[in-house]
Amino acid sequence: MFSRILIANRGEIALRIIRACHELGVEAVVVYSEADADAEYLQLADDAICIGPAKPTDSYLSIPRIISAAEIADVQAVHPGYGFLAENAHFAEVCAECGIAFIGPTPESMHLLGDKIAARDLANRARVFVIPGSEGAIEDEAEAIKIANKIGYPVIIKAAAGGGGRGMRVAHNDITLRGALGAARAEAEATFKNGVLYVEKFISEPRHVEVQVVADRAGNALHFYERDCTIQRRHQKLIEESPCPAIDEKTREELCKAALRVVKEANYVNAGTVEFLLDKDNRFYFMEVNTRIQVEHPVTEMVTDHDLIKWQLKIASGQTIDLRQKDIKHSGVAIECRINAEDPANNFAPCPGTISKFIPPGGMGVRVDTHLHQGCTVSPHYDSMVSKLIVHKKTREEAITTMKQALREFKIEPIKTTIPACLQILSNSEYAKGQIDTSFVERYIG
Ligand code: MV4
Repeated sequence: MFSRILIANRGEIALRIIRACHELGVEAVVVYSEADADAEYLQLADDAICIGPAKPTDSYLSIPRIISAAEIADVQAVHPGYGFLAENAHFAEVCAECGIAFIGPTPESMHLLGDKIAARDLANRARVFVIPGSEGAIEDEAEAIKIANKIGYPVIIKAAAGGGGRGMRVAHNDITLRGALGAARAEAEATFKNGVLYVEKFISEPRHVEVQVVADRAGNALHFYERDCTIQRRHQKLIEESPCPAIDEKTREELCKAALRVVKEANYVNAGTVEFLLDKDNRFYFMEVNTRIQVEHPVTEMVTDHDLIKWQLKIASGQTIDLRQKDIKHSGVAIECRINAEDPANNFAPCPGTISKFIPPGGMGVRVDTHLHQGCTVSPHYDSMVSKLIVHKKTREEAITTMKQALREFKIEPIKTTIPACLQILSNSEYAKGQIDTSFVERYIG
């Protein structure tokens, strides 16, 4: 195991990684920007290094500054967390060149899976259902129209460098397809500096289901079951749960096995997530692979009783996974609510500010992952997620009841948060029945 690592991230995930390190006897050095200089979690780290001003490009996104911090701190490895540099293959490459282990997959898999067309192709080779669509990139309008008429409208145009919903457009006929192509191309160019596009059949009212996987360098690949992340708003997840309430045991097994075939085909190492769309007939289709630990990993930790960050550290340090698939069990139901400093009554506008009152909830099966405390300041420079509230209970009904109680107990004042929005969703009868799709939040909350 490493003796000392650098955490190239901030907020709750930096704290989450510090905790995992200390449980493994690993020293954790954390970087911070001037905006985070007063953050209390810095005190829990074995060292903290200021890497620049608030602006992410000059601090948390600056490869030279992070590498310099790693050299000064004399660490053996870097954990990127999520966001920032977590899926930057170039950063992983620079780490390797500097003799620093990247706690994540190889630059090659990050590069391969970052290309959504290459990932589709890989899933195909792994005999996993992919959504019918173009073989590869679409060259021009004529080709797009030909494919759209072959697979049938509606179709969705996606960016090869995309993910997370940017550069996507839906088209219902040849005429709207022309406009959608131009708009998607421009957005993809602007966002990813890569205008390569592909086309898929549009799946209406799907659920988003993803499988947590962990693989080591010896070729062992294990899954930790699925998460349902259907409750999203404008491609931002609000509530996640495990297991997915919509699928039976047989579908679950097929889904998880499909995810493992993808992972093995990619020679993937470390923790990752294979994303699927579930259609109304409960058929699942491969979408993409996320090559990082995700925000919602705690729901998987609660139902499987495995610490995924510890697995990441063990695997990156060269250990093999001393577990068999049949020894990974899931029990009960876990739900996570993302608490963002946003005003649900004002179109979810960010609400930074200083916290005068902070009272986290508690009780059996309640977990709070946060870096917040009374007197701290939520900066306008970063993502608005300030806390994750996770409950784990025997049944989904109990989990919903406990989550509602915990949300009511949670006091974060005076800033506005997504707590009321989460309560509203959890009180909805369709949600209680598990009868939801990706348009749920827009329909019920706005
Ligand atoms: C789709 C789709 C319907 N059909 N692909 C959105 C994020 C990106 N990862 C893929 N997304 C979608 N791809 C086909 N062929 C619908 C979405 C989608 C969506 C997916 C998951 C969760 C929420 C969503 C909200 C809108 C659209």
